[in-house]
Amino acid sequence: MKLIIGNKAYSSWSLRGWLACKQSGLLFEEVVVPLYDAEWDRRREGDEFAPSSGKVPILWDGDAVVWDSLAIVEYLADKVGRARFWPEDEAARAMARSMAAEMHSSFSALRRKHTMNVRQVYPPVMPDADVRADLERIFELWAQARARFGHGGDFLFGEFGAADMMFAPVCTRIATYSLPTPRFAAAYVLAVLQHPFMQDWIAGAQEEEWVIEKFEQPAA
Ligand SMILES: N[C@@H](CCC(=O)N[C@@H](CS)C(=O)NCC(=O)O)C(=O)O
Repeated sequence: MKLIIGNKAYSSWSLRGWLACKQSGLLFEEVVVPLYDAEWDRRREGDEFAPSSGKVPILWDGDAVVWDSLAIVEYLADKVGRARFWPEDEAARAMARSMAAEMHSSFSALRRKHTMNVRQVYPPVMPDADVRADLERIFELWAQARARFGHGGDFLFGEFGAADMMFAPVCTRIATYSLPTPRFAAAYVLAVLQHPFMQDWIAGAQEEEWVIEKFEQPAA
C-alpha cells in the first residue's frame, strides 16, 4: 500500500489517514508531499492525485484507490477486521461512527481559525464564540463517550480506535493554541498526544523543513 500525505506539521486529514494505516498493522509506503509548494498545481494534476482532484490523504492499494480520511478508515477496517477500529458493542459502535462522521462534517470554525500545527505551542487565548461552541459540542461528545463506553482504557471508547483517529487533530489544536479545556478532556488529549503513533507523527513533523507562513499564526 502507498499512502500519499501532506506535511506532517499541518495536514490534519493526512494525520487521520496515516493513523488508520498505522492502526491496520499493514506495511505501507509513506509519501509526503509539501502542500502548496511551487509544484503543487502541477503535481495535483498527475495520475496519482487525480482520484481526489489533488487532495490528500490518498491510499493506493494495488488497483484500489481510496481518498478521504474516513473512507480510508473504513477501507482498512474491512481489510483487517473491524475490531482494530470500532468498538465491539453495538451501541458503542453506533456512537463511535456518529462521532467520527460528525468530526468529518463539522466544527468548521475550530478547523478554520485554529489550523493544525503540531510544531508550535502558543500562549492561551480566548477563542471566538463560534470556536467555543464547537469545543463545547466536542467536549460534550467526549464526556458522553468516556462515561458510557470509555472504562476499558484512556481513549473515547477505551482502546485507541477510529473515533480517536478522527479527533486526534482536535487534540493537537487544543495543545497548540492552549485552548480552554475541562480537566477530563485534558487527560484525554494527553493520552492521545502520548500515543506512540502520535509521537512518531510529531517527531516526523519536527524534522520537516517546509514552512507555510499562513499556518504559522497564533490564531486566524
Ligand atoms: N475530506 C477530505 C479532506 C482532504 C483535504 O482537504 N486535505 C487537505 C490537506 S489537510 C488538502 O489536500 N488540501 C489541498 C487542496 O485542497 O488543494 C478528507 O477527509 O480526507
